[in-house]
Amino acid sequence: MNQTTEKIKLAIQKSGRLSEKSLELMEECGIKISNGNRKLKTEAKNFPMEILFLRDDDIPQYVEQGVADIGILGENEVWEKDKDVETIEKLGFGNCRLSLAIPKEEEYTGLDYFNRKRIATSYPKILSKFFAVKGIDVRIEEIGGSVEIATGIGLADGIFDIVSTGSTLIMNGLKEVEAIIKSEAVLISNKNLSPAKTELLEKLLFRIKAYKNGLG
Ligand code: PRT
Ligand code: ZN
Repeated sequence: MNQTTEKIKLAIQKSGRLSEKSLELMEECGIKISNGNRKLKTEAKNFPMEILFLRDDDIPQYVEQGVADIGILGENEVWEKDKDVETIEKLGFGNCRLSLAIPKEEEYTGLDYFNRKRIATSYPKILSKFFAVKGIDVRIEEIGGSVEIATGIGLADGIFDIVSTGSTLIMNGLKEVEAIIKSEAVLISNKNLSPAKTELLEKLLFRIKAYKNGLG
């Protein structure tokens, strides 16, 4: 394909915590995107870029397959989906941590506390890897959402979930006992971009870095 007409396809979250910040970042990079009528796909006005609006869960797979060339999403989703994509740059927003929490009245005795316990989470891969390395035997209950209520309804003894302020845990009678990893929004890329798309990614990355330095 002719280098001057090739566009880089960027996947961002359709509607969620990272949507607005992802669009803002593009704007700060001088890329004008209008998504007035909430289409699934749109084009930037002044940069050879197509934007796909997707669920964050689907972005790693689409980037691996080349349906999208690059994507913006939480690093936690990149780790959990474990697809063959490259993490290019941390973006400095969407900061959170993945933590273990238990009912507040329980006495916490260290990681061994979780031995043979049931832990509810939407991040089973990250969690099972963590406990495998520690040599602790846990039962992981995978659930799609509302993880915080899992102990209250008797589904689990503890939870592993995203925490930012910690107020959701408190509201659900839980206490954070271990912060396992920190996460933030990242830019990921397909591993086999064409030379023209690689050049576009480098241009974008240059602008992202310039913006981040300006902030710093
Ligand atoms: O629909 P789609 O699948 O695209 O969205 P989603 O519902 O899966 O994700 P969304 O929009 O909730 O979050 C997108 C990304 O934002 C996550 O993958 C994280 O990388 C990042 N992020 C940052 C957070 C939070 N902070 C956060 N606080 N994601 C979720 N939360 C939730 C958390 O699950 C818990 O329910 O907020 C609650 C805790 O917040 P605090 O402040 O009470 O501790
Ligand atoms: Zn999601």
